[in-house]
Amino acid sequence: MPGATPRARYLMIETPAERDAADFASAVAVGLTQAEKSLPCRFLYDSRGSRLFEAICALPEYYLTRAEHEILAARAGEIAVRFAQPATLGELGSGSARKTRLLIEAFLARHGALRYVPIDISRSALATSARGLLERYPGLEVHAIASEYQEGLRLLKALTPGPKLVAWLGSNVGNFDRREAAAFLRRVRAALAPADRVLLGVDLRKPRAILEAAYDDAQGVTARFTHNLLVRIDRELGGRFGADSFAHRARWREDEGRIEIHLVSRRAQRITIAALGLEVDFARGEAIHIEDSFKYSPAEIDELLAAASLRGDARWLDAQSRYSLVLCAPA
Ligand code: AVI
Repeated sequence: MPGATPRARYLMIETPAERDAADFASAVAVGLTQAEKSLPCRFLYDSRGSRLFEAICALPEYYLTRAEHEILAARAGEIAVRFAQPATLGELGSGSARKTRLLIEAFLARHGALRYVPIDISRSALATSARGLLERYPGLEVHAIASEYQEGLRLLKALTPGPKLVAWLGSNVGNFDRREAAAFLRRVRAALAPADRVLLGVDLRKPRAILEAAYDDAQGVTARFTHNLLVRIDRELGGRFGADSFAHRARWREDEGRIEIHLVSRRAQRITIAALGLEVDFARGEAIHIEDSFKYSPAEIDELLAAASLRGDARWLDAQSRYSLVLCAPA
């Protein structure tokens, strides 16, 4: 963290970089040698990937961020008022924390002080957002955790003696399949005391054209974001994917209620990855699965909460009913 940041108010807890590098190498080796090739979407977020994701959030087609912002702008005060004493605000997958400012301001207005514990896989996003927040809000303390969710949740519980709100925004829940989402929320639930709450942002099912445009925008930013995974393999593992060997594809699967994102081989080709001693053959049209983004109906949100032993205390929608924010309590 650069020196300008007041140290006493800032703490960064990191998982070792070596472990991250080894995780990436073994995930690529496993993912590209199985019958149906895939790469885990968590590796999309290196510093370039995080910047591209920020750009996605500002795209005209990617309505999710604006819809959530609209709801938070209307409800943050109402949420903070539910906490009688100073609380900790934890956030899973915080990214740039831009929307979270609305919550931070509401908690600061209510109690004058706040500890914010953002948890994100991207150290660079955490460091940049912490610096901005600390400069802007004198009453704020930031204990950032650079890790995957599981480990972050364990640390959040250990670091937080008092009441807390755990925010899981941006429809990040959608990047888990429905069973994993329920299992993960059960683990969040296990980290809660009775007075704690979870704030969950969930994207709703909607017509194909809107969804497919949101994940395959006219400017090609989402395509660059997905392709960045191959750029990363080339740079970090001596891969030879190059610039345009694969095409981005985003399809809405109504039956499954999810957007599926693949990179599709433009031709028959053999790609070497030097650091792994690997040569991978691709047929023309063969796809690497990169990411799913599940969408929920209101009934599916109910099922998700019930499966995680949570109850919805309050539910809000944006004006166009595209997106839902749910404040949950332990059931
Ligand atoms: C982070 N996550 C919720 C995004 C989504 O909408 O599923 C990731 C994303 N992938 C492509 N565009 C956005």
